[in-house]
Amino acid sequence: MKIAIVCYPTFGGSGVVATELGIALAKLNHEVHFITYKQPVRLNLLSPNIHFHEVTIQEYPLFHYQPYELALSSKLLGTIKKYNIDLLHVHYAIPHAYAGYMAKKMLEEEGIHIPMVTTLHGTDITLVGNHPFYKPAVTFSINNSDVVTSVSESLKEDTLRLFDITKKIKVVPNFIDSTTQKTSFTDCQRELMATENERIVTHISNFRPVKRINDVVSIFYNVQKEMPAKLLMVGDGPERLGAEQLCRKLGIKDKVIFLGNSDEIDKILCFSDLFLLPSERESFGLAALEAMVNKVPVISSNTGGIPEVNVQGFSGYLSDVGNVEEMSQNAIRILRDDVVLEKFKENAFNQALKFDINEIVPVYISLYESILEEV
Ligand code: GMT
Repeated sequence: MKIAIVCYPTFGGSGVVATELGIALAKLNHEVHFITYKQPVRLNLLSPNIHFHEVTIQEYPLFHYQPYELALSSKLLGTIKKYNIDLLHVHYAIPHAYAGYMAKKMLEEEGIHIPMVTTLHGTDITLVGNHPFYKPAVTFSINNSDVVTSVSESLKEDTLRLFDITKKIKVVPNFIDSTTQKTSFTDCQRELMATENERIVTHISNFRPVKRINDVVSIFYNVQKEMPAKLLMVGDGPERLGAEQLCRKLGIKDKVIFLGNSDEIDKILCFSDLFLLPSERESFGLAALEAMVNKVPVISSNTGGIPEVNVQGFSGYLSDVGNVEEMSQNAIRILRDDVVLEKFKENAFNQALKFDINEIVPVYISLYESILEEV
């Protein structure tokens, strides 16, 4: 098949999933065309089956907002025609499903039918898409997709509750490549970050308010009172500065390392002992899954789709949003004892295997095949 993928090319989980899906499809000899404004961070172009088409926008002073959707739908039109693309898969509804619909309509004028799959990822529904400014257009573009998927049962329920959806939504969970995910790093350089007797606690996100970064710092503050420990903060975003200030205020500045954005998260997770994800909302929690496949147990909130990924008392623990006290106690419970920690690490890995790429990518492929059969 020839598949066009539209996604955000930055560090967000939706872009990561879209990129990994495209790479997996290319390995299975499908021709994959990524169409986005920048090369996706995890995209290695070294494959004859992977193509990248950059959407560029001309700055024009008349425009207060540059019309990205127009540029994207024009680029889709051109690329789909030029490469005889069979199917379009857009990740994150805003504005990708809208631009995809426009491209579909323009192509129809030329007698070309291109089916569109829209994958809903989370904030496109719960945080941004639900806003009255966007809601009618988001509802329209979801209802006019040929197939709609969501990354968790929880997100499906949210979508049906928040929008007037006439389309069936199929849940296809996010996935992880457990063979290439570097659980067996031989060059795992733990000594770079901590001494032998210190536990390493890690958080990775885009540091937005929804991630409750101060809870991460507060949980770690309680942990380090009980045992020698370091906190690795990976990523960047608006809450970072406040978190740095909180670390200074709590007197733990020397125990917290802010690493900024990284595309080598497996190298960080390979020496991590515990992952913290106390988010306000999370449709899936890909970051938790990435931790688990690297044998890192997870302390998380029990919101959204996280309970579909992290299993209470097995791969980690879940608490109500904001219950820093309970999250701290559970973190200490896992970290305090070598034998307990080892058990949780094994369990986390085994739980992650349920989301292995080899289980999930075939689901997308059969979805694609069934749409194309209908054409
Ligand atoms: O977490 C974000 O703000 C980024 C967003 C994205 O675009 O990647 O994440 C959402 O999609 C991920 C991939 O499906 C999910 O793992 C995240 O849980 C989801 N984030 C939220 O629902 C807050």
